[in-house]
Order: sequence, then structure tokens, then C-alpha cells
Amino acid sequence: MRLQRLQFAVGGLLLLCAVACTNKATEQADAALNNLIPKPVTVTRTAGYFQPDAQMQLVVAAADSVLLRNTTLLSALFPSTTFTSATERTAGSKAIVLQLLTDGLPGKEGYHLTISDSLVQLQAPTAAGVFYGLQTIRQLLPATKTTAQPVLANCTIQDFPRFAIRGSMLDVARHFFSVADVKRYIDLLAYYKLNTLHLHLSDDQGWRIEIKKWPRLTEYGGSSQVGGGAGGFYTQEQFKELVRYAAERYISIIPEIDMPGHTHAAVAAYPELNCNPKDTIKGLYTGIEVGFSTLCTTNEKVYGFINDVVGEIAAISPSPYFHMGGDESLVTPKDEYIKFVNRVQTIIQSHGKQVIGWDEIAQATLLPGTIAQHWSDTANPVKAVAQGADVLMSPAKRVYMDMQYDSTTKLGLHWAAYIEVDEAYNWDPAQIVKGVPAEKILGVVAPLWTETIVTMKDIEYMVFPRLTGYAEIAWSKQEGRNWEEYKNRLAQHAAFYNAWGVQYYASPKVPWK
Ligand code: NGO
Repeated sequence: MRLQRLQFAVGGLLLLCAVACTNKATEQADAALNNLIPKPVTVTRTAGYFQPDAQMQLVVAAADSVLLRNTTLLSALFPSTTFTSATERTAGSKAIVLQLLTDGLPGKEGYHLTISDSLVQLQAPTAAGVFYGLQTIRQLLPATKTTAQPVLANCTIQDFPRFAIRGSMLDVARHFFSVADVKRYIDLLAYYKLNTLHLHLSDDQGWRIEIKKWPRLTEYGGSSQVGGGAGGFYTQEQFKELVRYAAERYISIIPEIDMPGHTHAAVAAYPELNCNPKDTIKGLYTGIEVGFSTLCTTNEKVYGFINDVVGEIAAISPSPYFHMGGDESLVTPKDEYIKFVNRVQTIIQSHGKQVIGWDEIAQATLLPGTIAQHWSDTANPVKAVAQGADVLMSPAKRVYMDMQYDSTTKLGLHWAAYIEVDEAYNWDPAQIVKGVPAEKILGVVAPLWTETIVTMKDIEYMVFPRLTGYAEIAWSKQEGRNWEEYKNRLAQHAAFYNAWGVQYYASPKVPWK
């Protein structure tokens, strides 16, 4: 009798937990559906929940190796014992089905996700679209993997990005960051459906990529950084590894070699590239002034050098783009600067790449396909558009993640603005420069310049949570986007930051839970 009562009590407790735990799981599932970032184009809640069981199947066409690779990501999200892989769903079993399907799906990066009691169906025209759908599923699940089965709220989601290029720029020249740091950065970009990492690979303080024909660029030019630390560089093999790692996450790396200005490290390594009386600095430069260096644009040897550099990088970089910098060449005479940009565009194109440059390049004659990246002077992107060029949006006042949040921020600079999290979110790329309409905007890239940024933790603090908002600006439609609604969704993303150990800035403007 006693034993019976005890069994009854234990059974009751278990039942209670089952109910309470399920309630917690369904509450989590409902909240997650409302807190997606970037916000999908449409989300329709339908009745019920998908509750995985022990026989759950993961269904994907075995012939498709890229899709198969995507599934490893998915298996990692659920407690490991639950998946059996199949090419066809067993009738009646619970399943997650990934499908490549072109019919009726919007845009090549879009996806369609339907969740019902027994089926999660993810369809997309490309493996990239499937990957973005998987990121949505990731956000629908608890940020920290538990041993209990998670629950998904039934729904239909239609989604596709607003802009083609959605990314971040990382300056690895002012301070060098290891391959491991860059990989972690790539992982964080992927979670928010960003598809571009622009690497700023050279500047006055350091040259960060091996060029076999010009070895002193890295041996000497890469051996220091701001403040005089050891610096560093990527070998071509390491660069390829970064490209591969990023590509698995549908992120493409755009390499930038900044020229003709921002080149002190190169001319320190090879003084014959210099004819600039104003660059009187002996040896390597470890300060943070800008605008004092230039390649000797009238010296033929310089163009041979550029051809070698672009050629070696183009050969290991699958991106269709090569970024030539072109900003703040303050000591290059203007007519020489224009001739230089005109000529370097042809060199880059001869290596099969489309040119990107900071917005100053719009003063030159842009070749068809050349893209201007707007950061400062609004006259420049207007000039670019007048020449038929597309524009990337990186306006310093809004998206420079090296700008301090407010006057109490210890890291960063504030020459362009203080950018609190709401300021970072509340703008429309199509409204930022009169004369540059949405159709001419190829994308949004949020740069992190690293004059004051030394460690991965520093990176994280300046980047998050602002980059989460930039990802939404680049992906989601403008209509209906507003800070008051967004800040509540953002608050929930602390769970992801915490799960990943991201040291984010806990802005007082966000109602963190
Ligand atoms: C400017 C400058 C960079 C600095 C950055 C600091 C551009 C395109 N050139 O942006 O060299 O690092 O500001 O905020």
C-alpha cells in the first residue's frame, strides 16, 4: 500500500514535470517564432507543435552532397540519438525534409519553411537557401542544446533577402587576428544569414597576406601592428582555408588591398615603390594617423607590383570581387590618383575580377561593373551612380562598428559619431544618400576598423549587438521595421550571445531579460 502510494506520488511528479516541461518548451517555441532576426518576409502561425520523437527522420536526396553537408548542421541541433537519415520519408514517421526546388520560390537565396505536427519541410532553390532556412530553424530551437527534445511551433515561413550583399568588413591590418579568430567571426556572421566577409588585408601598419613574388611584404611589412605588437599574416594556404571555411557557411570573402594610400607597410618593405617626400617615417608605422602614404603612381614598376599582388590573390580567391581600397589618398596628387584608379581597374579586370573601391574612386572613370563602397562623402556615391555603377552601403555614421556606443565606451573611436544600438538599427540604406535609390544598392557592409581593437573579446564587444541589427537591415524589408518592436526581439538574442560566450555590449536601450 505504502509502495503503491509512493509509486503514485512519483508518477504524479513525473506527469507534472511532463506537463510543466512541455509548457515551458511550447512557450519557448512560440516566443522563438516571434523573435527571429533577421525578420522573415512572412511568418504565419498555424495550430499545434512539431515534437520530435525517437524515430524522427532526416530526409535529403543522397545524390546532393552540398545538401548532405547542410544536414550535419541540423543533426547537431537535436539530441544525437534522434535522427535516422533517409532519402525518402517512411510513411507516417516524423521527419525533417530538405529539398532543392526551383518552382515558385522567390530569389536564389530564399527558402520556404513549413512546420506541422509531423513534418518540417524546408525547400529552397539553392543549397544557400537551405542553409538560411536552417539558420531559421536554429533560432527556433533553444540557444543552448538540452537533453530534452525541443519543440517547434507550427508555421509557414516565406523568406528571401532584400539585398544581395550582406556583410561585415574586418580590419586585420591595424591589429592582426588569427585564423581561429576569423573562423569564429565567420560562425557569428552565419547565424544572422550574412553572406560576405570583406577582409581589409593591408594598411600602413601591416601587410597581412603572403605574396610569393614579394616576400618582404609579409616578412617585414607584416611584422608589426598598431602599438608595436608582433603583427602577423596569413599564408596563402591559410587564406584558402579561411575561404573554404567561409564557403561552407555560404559566406564569400572579398579581399582588399588598399592603394594607392594606406600603403606604408608595403613601401617600408620595398622602398622602390615610394616617391613620396611626405612619408618620412623610417621603418614600420605603429600609430593610427591616416592619409600620409602613397605608392609612387608615376613609377611603372608599381603597376608590375600591383599586377603580381592582384594576380596571386585572384588565383586563390573565388570571390568575383577584388577590393582596391582607394580611400584617403591624401598625398597622391588628384590627377595622378584618377589615372591610377583608371589603370588599376583594368589590371584587376584582367585577372577576371570585378572592382570594388571606397567611394573616392567615383572621382575616376568607373569601368562597367565597378562598385563604389560609400563610407563618408555623399557626393561620391552620387557620382558613382551617375556613371552607372552600383553602390555598397557602409556609411560611417551608421555602420562603423569601431564607433563608440556613447562617451563612456572605452574601446573605439568617435570621429564619425557615437552609435548606440538604436541609432545603428534605425535607418534605411535607400534613404541615406539622396540620389542613390534601392535599385542601385548592391548591399550593406558593416566595417570593424581595429585601431583600438586588440582581442577577439574586443571585436565581440564592438560588433554585438549592432551587427545583429545590420543583418536585419540587409535582409528584411524596410516596411514595418522599427526600433520599438525590434528591441524586444533583440533582447531575446542574449541567449545566443551567452550560449556562444560572446562578450556583447548590454546597451541600456534594450530590455534584456
Ligand atoms: C576610415 C579610414 C580607415 C580608418 C577608419 C576608422 C575608411 C574607408 N578609411 O574609413 O582607414 O580605419 O575610417 O574609423
